[in-house]
Amino acid sequence: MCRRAMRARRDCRLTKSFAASGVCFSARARRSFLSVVRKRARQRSLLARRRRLTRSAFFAEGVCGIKRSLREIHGTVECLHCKPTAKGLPERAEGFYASVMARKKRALITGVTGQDGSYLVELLLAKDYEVYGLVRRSSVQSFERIGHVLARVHLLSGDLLDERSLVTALEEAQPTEVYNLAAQSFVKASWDQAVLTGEVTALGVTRLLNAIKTVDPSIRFYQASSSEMFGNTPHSPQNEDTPFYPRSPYGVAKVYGHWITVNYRESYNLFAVSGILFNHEGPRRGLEFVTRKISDGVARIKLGLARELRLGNLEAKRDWGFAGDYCTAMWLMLQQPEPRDYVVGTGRTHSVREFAAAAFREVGLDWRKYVKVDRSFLRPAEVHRLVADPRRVRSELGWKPSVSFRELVSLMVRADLRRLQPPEVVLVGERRSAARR
Ligand code: NDP
Ligand code: GDR
Repeated sequence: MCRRAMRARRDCRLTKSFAASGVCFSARARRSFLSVVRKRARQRSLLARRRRLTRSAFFAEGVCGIKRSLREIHGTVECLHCKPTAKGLPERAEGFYASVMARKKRALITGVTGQDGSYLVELLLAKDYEVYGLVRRSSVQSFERIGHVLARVHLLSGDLLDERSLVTALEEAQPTEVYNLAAQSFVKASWDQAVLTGEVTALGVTRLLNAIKTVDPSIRFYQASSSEMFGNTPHSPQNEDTPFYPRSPYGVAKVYGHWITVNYRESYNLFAVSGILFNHEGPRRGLEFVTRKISDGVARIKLGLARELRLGNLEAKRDWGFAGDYCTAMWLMLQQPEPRDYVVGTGRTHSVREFAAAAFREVGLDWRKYVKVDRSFLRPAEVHRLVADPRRVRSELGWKPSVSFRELVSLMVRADLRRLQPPEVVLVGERRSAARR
């Protein structure tokens, strides 16, 4: 379709929505309405482009746009307003720069030191966000996962257990978007620390929503909900309408977090969404989760640092994807015109046994020789099989995973091998593939 036809179609759509609002609609009103809409769209795209510029590139462009018009009219490239003087840039140019940058998107991430927090920081920085991260006090601060981007993130002290600290963090960051990734997120630990899990993973969401309501109700809010909420549901695959049947204190807490998000959206008209994400993994996954435990164990065995790998239930099945992809889905949810909840997963499920077999295969070993079942890793109540029905997120947000199950296993095993092997050791397989490259 040519550009003119596309514009005519867009105008027609806009006109219809304008007419549907019941306002008297003469031809003149329509023309002026369309000209305003087009002007705003032009301004928005100019603003978005300018926000991506560095300060020097911004000024080199000519801040007020006069540079371009002068060039067109008089063939000169000088801009009267932005031309630096002996005293520096004119006040007006500085003011304009400050006002454009003040409208830069700002995000606050709770749980920024976690697996997802680290991938989300990278994503938002790449999209030119001003990123703030909430960090709870600890005697030893570990920024292992975000060390490489630490200089570009503003860290604020706060805790989901303390509402006042959340209010202060919001006042400081003045975010346009808040991603609530903080949680006691290890399912097995939730039986040992059921009350703490409820305090952080469930009530922490209410505290954060209350803080948003107090500081700025226009903030867009993302809640990290979980496929663990489906637990023992007899329905498969699971989608946005599948009833919840949580099987752990963690799952129960996440169900609370989900419903309080929905409730605040409906009660206070907040832009609050809940992303029901299935298991997502990667080299930055915590070592206690089964995929990382396996990739780390396989690398240790391959390098002669361990002899066996002790696991719990090998028959449990999960829908595993790559964490980086899932952070894109979180961001997409907050860019929609209306708040809506989404299930995010690959739509394929594999057992722990299959994951282990694939991981050992990656380094040329047979898993049966090394994996031992250890009853101490079994859970009081197990979630046997989860698999997502991701049709809504695919059709409405255009999201799909970019890393397959095999690629994920390979990615994780190779990352652990690199991390653990002494610099002088080079694996035979790696040398061969390097030679091929
Ligand atoms: P991690 O366990 O890696 O990270 C959890 C984060 O929460 C850490 O940064 C931790 O900080 C922080 N945190 C814990 N307690 C508090 C508290 N009281 N106040 C402030 N921060 C706190 O989790 P993931 O990155 O894997 O997951 C992110 C979120 O997504 C979690 O809510 C999780 O439940 C949910 N989820 C995860 C899925 C997955 O497969 N990864 C799937 C579905 C949902 P610290 O570093 O100080 O411990
Ligand atoms: P999960 O992930 O409970 O799904 O929660 P985890 O990797 O801990 O367990 C997955 C399955 O593997 C079985 N399993 C083992 N698990 C662990 N941790 N260690 C073992 O040795 C072991 N052996 C077998 C488990 O029984 C289970 O069935 C993760 C977390 O990230 C949550 O925060 C998130 O909400 C859900 O994924 C979706």
